[in-house]
Parts: sequence; structure tokens; C-alpha cells
Amino acid sequence: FYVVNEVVTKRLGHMPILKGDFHLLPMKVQRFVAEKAELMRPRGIYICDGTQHEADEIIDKLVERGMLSPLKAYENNFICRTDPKDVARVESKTWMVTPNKHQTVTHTAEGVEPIMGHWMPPESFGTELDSRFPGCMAGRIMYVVPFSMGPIGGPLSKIGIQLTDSNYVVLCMRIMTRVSPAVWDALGDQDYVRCIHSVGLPRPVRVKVVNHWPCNPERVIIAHRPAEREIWSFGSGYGGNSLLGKKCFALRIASNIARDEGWMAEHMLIMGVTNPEGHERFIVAAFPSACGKTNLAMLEPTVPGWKVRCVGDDIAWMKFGEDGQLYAINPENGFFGVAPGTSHKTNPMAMESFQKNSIFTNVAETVDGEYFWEGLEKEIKDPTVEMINWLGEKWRIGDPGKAAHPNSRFTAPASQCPIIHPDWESPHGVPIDAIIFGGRRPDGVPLVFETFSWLHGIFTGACLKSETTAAAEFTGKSIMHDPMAMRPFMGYNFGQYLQHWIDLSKTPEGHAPRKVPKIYHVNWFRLNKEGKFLWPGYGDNIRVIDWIIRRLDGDDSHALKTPIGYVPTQGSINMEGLPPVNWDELVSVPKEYWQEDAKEVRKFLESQVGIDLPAEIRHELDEQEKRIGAM
Ligand code: GTP
Ligand code: SPV
Ligand code: MN
Repeated sequence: FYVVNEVVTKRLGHMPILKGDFHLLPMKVQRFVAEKAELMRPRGIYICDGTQHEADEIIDKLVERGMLSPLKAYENNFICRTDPKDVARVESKTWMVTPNKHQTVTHTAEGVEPIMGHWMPPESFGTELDSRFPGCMAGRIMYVVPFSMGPIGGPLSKIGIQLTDSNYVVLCMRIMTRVSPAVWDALGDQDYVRCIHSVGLPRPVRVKVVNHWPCNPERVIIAHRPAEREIWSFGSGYGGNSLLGKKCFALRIASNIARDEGWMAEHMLIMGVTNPEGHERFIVAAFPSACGKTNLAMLEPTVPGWKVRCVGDDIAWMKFGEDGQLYAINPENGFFGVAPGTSHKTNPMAMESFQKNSIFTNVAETVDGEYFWEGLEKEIKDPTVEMINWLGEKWRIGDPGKAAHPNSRFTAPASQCPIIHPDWESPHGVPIDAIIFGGRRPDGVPLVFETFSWLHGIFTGACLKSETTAAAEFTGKSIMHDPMAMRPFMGYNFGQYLQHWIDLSKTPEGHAPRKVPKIYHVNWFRLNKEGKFLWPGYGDNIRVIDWIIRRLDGDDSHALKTPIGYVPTQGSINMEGLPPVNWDELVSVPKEYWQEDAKEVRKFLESQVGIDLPAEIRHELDEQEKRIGAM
């Protein structure tokens, strides 16, 4: 029991506490909540306890208001359509606020805009904040959401408190993070990440609210103050912009904490793979947004005897243990997955995960109360059934336009995944033996290759590229650099981030030698001349994982050395039961392509990272260029 001090009382004024006991909050939290309530002036404060009863109450209210509707074909599943202007992360309005520009961005060449990190000086941030947040919650309730990233109280876990005026966000935070009053006890003397979110539409609302989805697209800002461990998000209710535990905290802020504390916060899935002999290995994989993490994390092997179990599908926090082994935890509690393309054929385990207690955003709904999106055409009970598409229009398969937005998402509890790993909540994490990078590369990039060393692996990750997807505001398809699959999520100077990776491999004095994982690169998305995928992908990706695991087990007879790494020899990947695959095209390392790539990559690293590029990585660049030159 804490005594409310005078300042807090004065700040709160007569603001009602609609739920919870303010006095039971730790003193530092009382101060934070009171200060922000005074700024944003909600009509009341609601302290969340994370119970099912609370969720049911909020759901009832949202259903009554028309923002959510039940999907009647399932148990406790709901659908929600956003304002069509608020459907994805807004990278152009996402900022890191640091006193010094180069804490956030690298020293790019004269006139070259940095693509990693988006810097805003504190003075401008002050102005932007002042023009948005005062009074922004007028007429709305401010929810106080205590949450833990990682199992509550775990040694690798961190605590956050989100203030939000969106009850949709509260519901999703309950699925995606661990919301519980136990967080107050776990907090103790620790620091926590302060997350402030508003849809940016105080009452009375003077504009038309579309789909009962309040937002303020013109005024969106998502700003991070890493030194203060603080996030300010305004104007959007969409996932990556509003569920602040996810990309804002678990990647952008956490990568700063990780640098300070000697660990890593990465955009990676975590999977356990058991071979037919019963030996399990854990692997992490970094692919850019909408490039296959959720699918790989829950892969259902098409080769008998193999077993995959999911630890996480989007974010990994990793730390070397006292034994020199790298361990990873999944800081999240649920999946916020891309709906289109998900089906019983491609990802049956994801399908099983969202049969109940899940929220679907911007998908279509059939008159029978089922969800629908592109990719379910062959599985829907009645292919002629009438639907409401994501824009709220009547729609049938074959009609022009799309059923679901390409970035429509399911939000489902991880615990409902039938192949969730029994150790997925292990506070110490699971031991990692391999790191995989990958992206959408229609040309030139082989199905899989193994890098030569930790440094060559970091270089390969730094040069990661992928075709743009609908996960952010980009339109059209082009190949973009997405270093380490972290481009939109970089929390600090990318050169220093690379240096951090390099330094982590070095054993601190007096400790057990560090075992660095092997680093691989995969590409499920290479196309043939007709524009068709050369590789079946999905469950068949186990065949590539099988090759990787045999490499880890010390089999080096099945690889061919190329200038970019080791590729599998013909016959070394199990192709039994597959329709014919054009092997040569699938694994080739074309000379002209890579010569062009070498030039492009040098230009990229020199213009984008410049003097911040660690000497070790510059050396890898030189060596790779030489190898390619000698092809
Ligand atoms: P974020 O949640 O945005 O970080 O995305 P993600 O990396 O988890 O991507 P996800 O697994 O949701 O896949 C995105 C899209 O890629 C979906 O439409 C999938 O159907 C498709 N996809 C995933 N794996 C494969 C594959 O092996 N081959 C092909 N062709 N498509 C795939
Ligand atoms: C991504 O874009 O990588 C996602 C979805 O996982 S979001 O939470 O919006 O970032
Ligand atoms: Mn992601």
C-alpha cells in the first residue's frame, strides 16, 4: 500500500479512477500516470488487471459500439475493420529522438538520406509533442496497462506500462504481452519502459470516424526516446504503431537496452527442430516483415520423422550465458500474423492457433460468420458465399478488388499453438545453434548458403535485401536493403549495432569461451523465367533446415564453396516426394548477378554506413569482392 503524495493528488484533481486502486500502484508509476493524465486529460483512468472478466467487459462495449463484431463460426473470435487510412506501420512518421544525430543514424555520404533510423532532435520532438498530446484524450478513458515482455520476473524479461485511449489496443496487448497485476510486484526497483499511446481524436470529434475506428492519419507520430526508455505514439491504432510492446519496445528501445547490457534484441523467429534421431536444435531466423517468419516458426514438415516446435514468430531477445552458449527468449505472448496466404495447406498450425480467443483485423467476413482472405479459396466451405470485404462492401470470390487487405492480421495467443514448445516460456531461454537470414529475392540468390564465419555472417546480414511488402506504407515492388531485417526497427546507429554483434562474439576475461552460432542465408522466393517460384516453400522448407542441421552436426561433404558461401551439392537436399524442381536454377550463383551485387553492396555500405562501418565488416566486403572478381 502506497501513500499518494501531494503532487500526485494535485495532478489527478478530480479525475475519476474508473477501475482499480490507484493507491496500490508503485509510487513511481503513480507519478507517471498522474503526470500523463494531467497532460492528456482523459475523462477517467482505468487500471487493467488482465483478467478474462475485464476482457469480456471491454469486448461487450466494443461490440455494442460496432467496432468489433463476433465471428459466429468460432468461439470468442472477433473481427474489426480499421479506417482504410490506418492499415500498416508508418515508417515515414516513426522517429528516434536523441540529443546527438549520430546516436540514431550513421554518417551517410553527402546528400544521402539514411535508410536505417529516422532521427528527430529533442527540440523538434518537444514541439511535435506539444501540438498533439495536451488534451488528446478528452472525453475518452485512459487505460493503464502493466505488461511484461518475457515471462514475468524472468532474468531476461523487461517491464512496460502502456497508457492508451484505445480499448482495441488493450485487448490486443492482452494477447501479445503478459498483462497482469503481478507486474507491479515484479517491478520493484527496476526501470520500466513508459509507453504513451493515443488515437489522437479527443471528444467531441469534429471529423467523420470511419468504421468506428478513431485515428488521426494526418497527424501520426511514433517517437522513441531511448535514453529515457519512453515511447510516444499518436494518431494510429494499427498494430506496429500502437501495440507498443512489439516493435517500439521489444526492438527499438530494447536494442538500446541490449547494447548497454550486452545482449541482442532482434527481428527473429525462434524454432526448435527435432531430427528423426530425436535430437533437437534451436534456430533463430531474421526475415523482413511479411517474408515468412511466422510460417517457418510453425512449419509442418513434409519429410517424415522431423518435428518443429515454435518458441516465437517475430522477436528474439538473446544473451550469451555463463556457459558461453547463446540463449533466446520470445518476449511476446501471442502472434500478430499476416492473414493472407495463411491456410491449412501453408500454415496449419497458425490456423489452429486462431480458432478461438483471437482478433482479426481487416480480413473479410462471410455471412456464415467465418473469416476469409486471399489464400483460403480452396478451403472455404461454400466458395459462392456472400461476404463483406475489408472495406465493408459486399464481395464474392471472383469479384474485382480484394477480400482482405494484404497486411490484414490475426492476433492469437501463442499458448493456443498446438506445436508451441514446452520451453517457450523458459525464463532463461533456449540454446541457439544457428542464425538464418533471408528475404524475398526473385533473382540470383540461391535457396540456401552457409556463411564462412561469424564476421562473414554479420556482413551477409548487413547486406540483406528484400522485395517490399504491404507491412509498411510502400507501394509497388522493388528490392530494398533491409539490413539484419531490422531496417524499420533500428534503435541506434547501425555501425555501432554491427560493432555490438562483433563484440558479443568475444569471450570476456575469465569466462567460458563463447560458442557463436553458424550463420546461414535462405531464399524461398527465387523465380523462374515464367515468374513462378522455383521452390515449393512452406512445409518443404524442412528440407533446407535438414541440410543446415547436418552442417551443424559436422557434415561437410555436401557443400560447394562459392564466393558468397557454401551451397548444397546436388543430391544433398532430400527431394523425395517433391514434384520436379529445377535444381541448377535454384542454387546457382550467377557470376554477372553477383558482380553487379558486389558493386551495389559496396556503394550501399560506403554511402549508408560510411565511417561507422566496423573495420572487420569492411574487410569482409573487400574479401567477398575479391572472391567474386575471381569468379
Ligand atoms: P511479419 O509478421 O510482418 O514480421 O511477417 P512474417 O515474416 O512473419 O511473414 P509470414 O510468415 O506471415 O509470411 C508472409 C507471407 O509470405 C504470407 O503471405 C505467406 O504465405 C508467405 N510465405 C511464407 N513462407 C513462404 C514460403 O516458404 N514460400 C512462399 N512462396 N511464400 C511464403
Ligand atoms: C512487421 O511488420 O514486421 C510485423 C507487424 O510483425 S507490426 O507489428 O505491425 O510491426
Ligand atoms: Mn515482424
